[in-house]
Amino acid sequence: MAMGREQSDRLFAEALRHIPGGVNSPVRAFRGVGGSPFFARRAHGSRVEDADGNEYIDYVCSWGPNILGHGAKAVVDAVVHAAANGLSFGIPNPGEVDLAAKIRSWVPSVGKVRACNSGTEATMSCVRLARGFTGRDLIVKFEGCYHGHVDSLLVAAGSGALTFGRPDSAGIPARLAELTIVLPFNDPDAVRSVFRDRGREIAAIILEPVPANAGLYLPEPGFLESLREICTAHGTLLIFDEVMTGFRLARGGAQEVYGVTPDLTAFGKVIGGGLPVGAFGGRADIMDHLAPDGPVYQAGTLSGNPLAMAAGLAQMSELEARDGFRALERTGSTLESALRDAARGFEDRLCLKRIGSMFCMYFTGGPVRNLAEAKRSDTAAFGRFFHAMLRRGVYLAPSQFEAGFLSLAHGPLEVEATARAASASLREAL
Ligand code: HOZ
Repeated sequence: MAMGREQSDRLFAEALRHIPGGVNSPVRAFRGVGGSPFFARRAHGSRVEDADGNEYIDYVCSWGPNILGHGAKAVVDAVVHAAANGLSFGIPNPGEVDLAAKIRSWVPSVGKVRACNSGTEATMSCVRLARGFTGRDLIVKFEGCYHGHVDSLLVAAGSGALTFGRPDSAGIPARLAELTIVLPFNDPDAVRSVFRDRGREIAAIILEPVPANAGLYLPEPGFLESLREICTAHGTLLIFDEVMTGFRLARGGAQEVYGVTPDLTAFGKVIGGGLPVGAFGGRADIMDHLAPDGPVYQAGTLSGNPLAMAAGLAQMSELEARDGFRALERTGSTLESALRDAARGFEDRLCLKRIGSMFCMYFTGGPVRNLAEAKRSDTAAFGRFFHAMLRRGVYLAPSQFEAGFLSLAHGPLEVEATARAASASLREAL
């Protein structure tokens, strides 16, 4: 890369004076890979350009939302059109109805759905609703699953919490954390055993059906089905956090791919087309426990914001019109083969995982089926690889414990350039 980093470095030095850690979300700070972050000044399609004019093929895609690529015309046009009519009303608007109807038509488990402003709000609301509906306090979550920075769920969490080695955040009362039971992913016996003792006290099991905040690993055959069975047998709600997988793996998300129906689902990212949005939905009899119909309170000044609704609707319609999920699977599978070729000779030190348009290259020989196995990764080698890729114009998530994302703007050109960069970077890193 010809150009320097002066502007980004200057901005970061300035940011450090005003913003904790210089960033508004910890994992952006590059602490998982060393060095300091670049600042983005614009992005288009598969590329992001930094403040110094360097361009990168972007596999972060705003951590998932930009599934059409950056600045997709349909989304930008929809936002501009909506903005011309007003930025926020705090009054019901037609876009809310359209987006809710669209979500229901894509995800059969959703009888009713409510919009909020982030994935964190969505999972937090699911947990409160599950507790209010069942009248129980305990929650089961899985090691390495990250559900945003919700107090009850920031226990043994993934993403930045894992990257920085603090999976249990300070500031969460021990008495609250005690209400969260943490179990290893892909271990149905551990779940059965807990339910044998305390099943009647457990309001919900919450999980990312495809955990993508400790890198990326997949549910073993039968695991999700066993959770469904256990929940049904004990009157416990099954909550899928599909903030990452929703509207990315398939129209109906991971629940469609794996054929397992949750009671509640949390959404975010893709649903907002790049604007701050979340949503949660599920069985109508449960959702009707929300205020104003029911006793569980949940609200938001900007919830259902007309710009966000317009962006989400435009993105979902465009995905459908372009047969997006099939196209993403094609690109994902090409990228996977190209990366496997690039990694030839290092198979015993790498474990590549992919599903649809999400992927992760672990720096461990594998297998990786849970957090303990993900943590065997050589994070120092990943850091070297990350920087070697960045120098070659490819931007991966700045942590071993995050997933990569493809968009419809990524094609053969990007795949080829990425594989070339990976081949050289692996030789430098390992
Ligand atoms: N939810 C993202 C990680 N999986 C983090 C987003 C951010 O830090 O910007």
